[in-house]
Amino acid sequence: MVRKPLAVLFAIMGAILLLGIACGGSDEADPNATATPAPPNTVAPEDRPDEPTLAPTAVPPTAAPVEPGGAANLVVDVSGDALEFNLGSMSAAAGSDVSVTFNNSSSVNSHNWALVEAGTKDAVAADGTAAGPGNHWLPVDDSRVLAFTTVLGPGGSETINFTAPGAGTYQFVCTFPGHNFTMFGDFTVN
Ligand SMILES: [Cu+2]
Repeated sequence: MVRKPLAVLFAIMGAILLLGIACGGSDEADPNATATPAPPNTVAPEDRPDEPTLAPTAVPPTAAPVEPGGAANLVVDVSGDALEFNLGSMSAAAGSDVSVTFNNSSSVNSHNWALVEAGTKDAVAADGTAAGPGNHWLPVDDSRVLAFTTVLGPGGSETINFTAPGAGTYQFVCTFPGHNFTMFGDFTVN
């Protein structure tokens, strides 16, 4: 009686073989085993380059608008009753028609405004003191002085006009005795 055990053995082997084929097939057919391709052209937000967060800022107008080859209308005042101009620098284009309006808003002090060659403000003021109040505290017919207002009492105002000199840095100063040490600034000609 040998056939029956063999038949059983074959049956078992066949079952194992079928099971193996079935398992192998199931691996290939499993939909969960297939990787889902990423949608094309999709970039995660964190991978995007930083976008500019600052809005374009408007360029503030300069305190002293200069029209190239044209005219510059400049206004300068004092800082209250302090011995200071309210501007530390002024500018104009070379050869342009410059208008300077000096408003002396001080309630107690008299001042003038003079445009002088670079580095000469103190020497010009010293000579101006010698020239006296009748000459607006300025030396007369002095080549270092390029333009000037008269001495203005408190609340006074004066507008002067002149042609801007050649490009370079000049000084503006009040030559009232003693004021030149704190009342001055750079006048730049472009
Ligand atoms: Cu002054």
